[in-house]
Amino acid sequence: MNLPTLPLPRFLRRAPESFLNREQIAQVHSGRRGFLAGALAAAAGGAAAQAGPASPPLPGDPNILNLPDHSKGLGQGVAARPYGLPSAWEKNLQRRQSPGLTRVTQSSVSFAPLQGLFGIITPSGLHFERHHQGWWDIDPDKHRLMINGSDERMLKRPMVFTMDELLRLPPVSRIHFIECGANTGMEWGNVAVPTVQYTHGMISCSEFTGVPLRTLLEMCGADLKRGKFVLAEGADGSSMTRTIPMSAVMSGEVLVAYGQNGEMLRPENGYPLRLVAPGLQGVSWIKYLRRIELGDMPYATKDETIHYVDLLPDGQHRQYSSIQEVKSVITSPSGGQVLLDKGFFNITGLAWSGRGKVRRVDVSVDGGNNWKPARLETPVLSKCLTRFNFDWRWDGRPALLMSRAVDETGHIQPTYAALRKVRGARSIYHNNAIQTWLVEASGEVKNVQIS
Ligand SMILES: Nc1nc2c(c(=O)[nH]1)N[C@H]1C(S)=C(S)[C@@H](COP(=O)(O)O)O[C@H]1N2
Ligand SMILES: [Mo]
Repeated sequence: MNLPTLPLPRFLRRAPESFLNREQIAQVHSGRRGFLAGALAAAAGGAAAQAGPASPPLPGDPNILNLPDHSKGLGQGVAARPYGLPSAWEKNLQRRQSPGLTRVTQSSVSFAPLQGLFGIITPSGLHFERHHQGWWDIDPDKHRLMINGSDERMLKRPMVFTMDELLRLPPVSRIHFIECGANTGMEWGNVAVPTVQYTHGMISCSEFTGVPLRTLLEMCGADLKRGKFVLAEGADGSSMTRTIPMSAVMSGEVLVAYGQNGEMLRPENGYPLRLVAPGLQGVSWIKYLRRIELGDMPYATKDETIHYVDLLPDGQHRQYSSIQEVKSVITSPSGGQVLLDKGFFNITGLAWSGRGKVRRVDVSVDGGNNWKPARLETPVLSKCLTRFNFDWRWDGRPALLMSRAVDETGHIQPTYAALRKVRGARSIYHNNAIQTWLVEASGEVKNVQIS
């Protein structure tokens, strides 16, 4: 490993809500003190800066060491906040919506702030949101899950489960990513948005806890040979319904889940019950799950004929392309961040594949002419985010940063040119192309497409 020589270069890591303007960048570079402090204080919601003593302290004065208040007084007591919250200094780290993307917030999306996250787990409060008809906080005592078959031979004993009944069954917990099929969708034609939060923020990763759907089907006397597909249906106003192939269910991976990162699901993510369908696009992960039906053919519901179909160059739509293919992105440095000095930087990012484990991630700092393998952080799990790191010494000249993932099945993340050759440029969904960030000589990082 290529260890940095201290001191480390300055780096404006906190990607602002929108781009810094030219004047702000100039201020950063002229090293005008106070800009960073000002920016950080603003990010912390204007938390007051600590003021030093007005006149120099005299010997014997208890203020001689100029200790901050937190080193002299009593802090706050336990359980001042029965449910903990992030530091007030971290207020800039938020999920954000893209203004103007949708007409109403109930049928919209908020993006996870990937530029500010570490490791692979998305804190539940920052998990991206995608609702078709708004979110609800449903009373778990009233919620029910019905399991039935398309006919009696398909499933002998249709059952209705309460939450208590589901919680009595032996659970499994597994860490998986969920990515909306529309993630990076705005980038098909051209560069559309400034930061990684908006290009790739419709992905999150959690430990989910629940009961394998296969177990529940077996309890109901399902014919697991004749059953080829299940229909999963949500209890919100959109009655979101999606067809899931039984091959995914039979592997035991598909869960009827109530837990997320050690506690019950958050309402925005489907409380009290959601389907967890590892590797499949987000829309298959039905929230507020109220019904599962076992059948022998795809259901072709409104949600799978209009949405999440891929418009191909010849004008036809491809349906049921639900596996999230191998993909990666550098999350830092990324669009909207500013490198304030030359020197060592840790390039870091996330890689994932809906087909299994990530085998390798290569990084290029020269627009794809040369590639070197990144270090994968453990754990590397199947259908889960994998964190990668890469040592880089910035020489102050413009650079083009890219990452390219390969999964255990040998699938390689394509360039935009390769992807568009097959898929055209008018699609919305399933864009897994290689992302490029341009580092300008000024240190500003921008979203670009070079191929
Ligand atoms: N019932 C219901 N389930 C749903 C949706 C919805 O609107 N209603 N949205 C789907 C879509 S398109 C996605 S990408 C994921 C988003 O899950 P999240 O909001 O927990 O991130 O939920 C899916 N499940
Ligand atoms: Mo989605």
